[in-house]
Amino acid sequence: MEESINKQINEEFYSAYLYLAMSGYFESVDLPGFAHWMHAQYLEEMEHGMKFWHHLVDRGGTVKLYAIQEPQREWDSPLAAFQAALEHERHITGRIHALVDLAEEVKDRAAYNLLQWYVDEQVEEEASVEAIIARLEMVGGSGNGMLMVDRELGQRQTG
Ligand code: OFO
Repeated sequence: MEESINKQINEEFYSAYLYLAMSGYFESVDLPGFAHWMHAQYLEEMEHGMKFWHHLVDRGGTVKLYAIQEPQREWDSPLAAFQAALEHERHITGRIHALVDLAEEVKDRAAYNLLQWYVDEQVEEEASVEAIIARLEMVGGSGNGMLMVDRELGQRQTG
């Protein structure tokens, strides 16, 4: 269980890296609202990683911080970036579910309880990215539509 959580810490920090890369990409194409949204997402992923980190530390486990993979830097369009984010979140959901199965198998109730938070969080994460993809498909890249979505995403609260 400890080793699998260590691997998940790495997955969460990679998620943070990926969204920070997407935030930089959105800055480079002059979409500050999209960049702000992705920066907020980056901060959330850091929290996801730290929640597992605290869990291991609190239980006297050994934290292993593996090297974080370099994320992609550019995407073909804002829609392509969000589609990549959705694909990534689905991958993370799969990892979390596998951790739940493992916690059940080894009867690690503390890990099982902690993981329930992540199960719910993944439902939210996928839903919010799917909603943005739907909106982007609706506006179809039109200038006015993109400005509207950018304004909306810029209003995301952080913390
Ligand atoms: Fe995006 O939920 Fe963590 O990785």
